[in-house]
Formats: sequence, C-alpha cells, structure tokens
Amino acid sequence: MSKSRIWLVALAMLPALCFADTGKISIKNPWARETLPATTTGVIYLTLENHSEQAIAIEAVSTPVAKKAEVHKHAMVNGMMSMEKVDHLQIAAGTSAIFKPGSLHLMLFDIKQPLKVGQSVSVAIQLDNGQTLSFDAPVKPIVKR
Ligand SMILES: [Cu+2]
Repeated sequence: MSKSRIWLVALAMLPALCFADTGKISIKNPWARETLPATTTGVIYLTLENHSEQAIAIEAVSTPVAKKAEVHKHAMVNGMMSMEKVDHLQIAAGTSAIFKPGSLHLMLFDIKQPLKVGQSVSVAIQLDNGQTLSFDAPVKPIVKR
C-alpha cells in the first residue's frame, strides 16, 4: 500500500471517530422488570456512564409505556426501607450511575399494560446538556433475591 493510500484510509475512518466522540455518555445493560398483572408501577435498571469531562444531570425521563417516569433511590427512613424521588441526579465526569435493585432505579407510574418478558420498553433520558439518551430496555423476569 502506498503512503497516499494509507492516508486516504485514515481520512475515511475520521467520521467514525467523530461519531464515537459524541457518544461520551453511554447506557449499558438496560432492563425493565417484568410486572404482575395488577400492578401499575414498573422499574427500569441500567448503567449510565459519563465518559465526558463535564458533570451531567438527569432532567427528565419518559417512556411511552407509562404516564410518568422518575429517578428514584432506596433510602432508610426511620429504620424502614423506602424510596424517594431524586431530582437532577448528578453524574460526575468519568463516573457512572448504576441503577440496580435496592438502589437507584427509574420508576414508571401508571403503566398502560403489564410489562411482559420478551417485550422491550423504549426510554428517553433527557440530560441538562441538551442531550437525550434513547434506548430500549428488554423486559426480564422478576429475580428472587
Ligand atoms: Cu421507586
């Protein structure tokens, strides 16, 4: 391969590199927990990685399967495990927010129909930097812990 040809190949790869650069915030392993027929709330777990050099915050969460979605965390209140809404969850530069059972989760209210294994839920997370992260969370069975 001549030198000029190598250079051309390098140029051709540039757009791909630029694309990777905009993907500094990534979603890993999203999943929604299967719901029982009579329940109207659901939960979604995922890992949100902030590979950028700026802190980000979650402004809003939405999904077509529920009327409302919020960031929640579990907390001990007077010796009782409860959960509360987290406004503007901050994710520092170079860190991840791990949403998992017993910890942070995306809470869905007034789901329109039960979430069944095999389906997937589309979710949009709006960040304070103007970016919206859209992804599909496959529904997985309720795991006994
Ligand atoms: Cu919750």
